[in-house]
Amino acid sequence: MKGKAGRSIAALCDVREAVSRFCDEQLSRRLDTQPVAEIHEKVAACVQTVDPMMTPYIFGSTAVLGVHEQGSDVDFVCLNPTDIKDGKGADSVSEVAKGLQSDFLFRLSEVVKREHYLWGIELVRRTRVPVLRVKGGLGVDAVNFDVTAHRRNGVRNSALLRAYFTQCPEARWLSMLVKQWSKKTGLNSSVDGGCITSYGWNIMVVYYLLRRKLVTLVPVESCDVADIAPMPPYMPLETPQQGGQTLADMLMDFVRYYLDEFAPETEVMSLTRAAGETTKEMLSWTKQAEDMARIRGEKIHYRWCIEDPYEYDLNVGRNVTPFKLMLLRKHLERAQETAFLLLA
Ligand code: UPU
Ligand code: MG
Repeated sequence: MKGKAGRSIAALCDVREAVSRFCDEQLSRRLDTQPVAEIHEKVAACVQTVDPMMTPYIFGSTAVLGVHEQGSDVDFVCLNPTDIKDGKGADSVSEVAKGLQSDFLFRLSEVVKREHYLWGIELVRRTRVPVLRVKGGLGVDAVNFDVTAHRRNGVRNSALLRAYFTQCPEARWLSMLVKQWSKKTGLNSSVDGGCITSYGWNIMVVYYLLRRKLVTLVPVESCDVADIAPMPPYMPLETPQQGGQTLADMLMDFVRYYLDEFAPETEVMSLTRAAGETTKEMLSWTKQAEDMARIRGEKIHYRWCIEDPYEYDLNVGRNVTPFKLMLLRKHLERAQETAFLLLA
């Protein structure tokens, strides 16, 4: 089959079979959040020693998907009652705020070292968000996790994505398929030379679902940390409907949308306003801004624009250079032939 630009497109029945194999394989694995609950308890005990007022919240993929994929890392943020009560408050980006976050994480690292001397720890202060990276345990049972402090945005953006993914039964599967593909192609930031984080890919998935009216807009202000549980409830995955046909169609339509319909020159993937309404011009994400803007010395690109729903003026796609954009397009074209490498 040939697509709009004469590209070969994988036969849909093959895609359905491949998609359903992917889902079966996932479903045969352990996906419950018990291992996360166990690590949460250990982290909570250390946090308690440092500051009894602080509570560790889990966010990131466990919260977004409601499942824990073995080997995937866990994200914690420690919040105090003031942070929680002001659960819709903006996170401060000042150096003073970052200093306070780093101080807490340093004290936590000392306790973790004492209590779990086999765990590997690294305190990363110089990033946009200070983070304590922990390799908890040894061998196959090791769980890697990141701890941050006093920042609500991760909890809020995870709850926002979760609120979208629970609106449509295929959404979580689509997110998992896209994530796996982005890692295999090297487009995911977790891979050397990658350019879009899993968080960014998830926003792209949701933006696509909104554009297709498969989900309805969730107001960003509706996510309030005060209403969110520190440990997100497990949401078992279900076998996709119609033997995976709907999901297979959606997967191929996702590629089509980003190759042929999304307008990267003018449009911004945004969850802040109705889908399709946000332009680069509105955000002043222009060529001129691109020439000026830097974050800690690194150039910001406005070639592939994904507006962070809670950070002010932050393009989640800022690492997509003109060259990376070309690679992204090439991989999307390849994905049409290989159904996200499921048929490769
Ligand atoms: O909010 C963001 N913005 C980003 O640019 C990247 C990540 N995130 C949140 O962290 C989002 O909720 C995502 O689901 C979650 C997990 O991302 P991950 O596994 O890359 O771990 C992050 C770690 C290393 O970048 O630092 C987070 O634990 C933490 N981090 C934040 O909490 C990083 C950036 C940030 N917030 O804005
Ligand atoms: Mg993480």
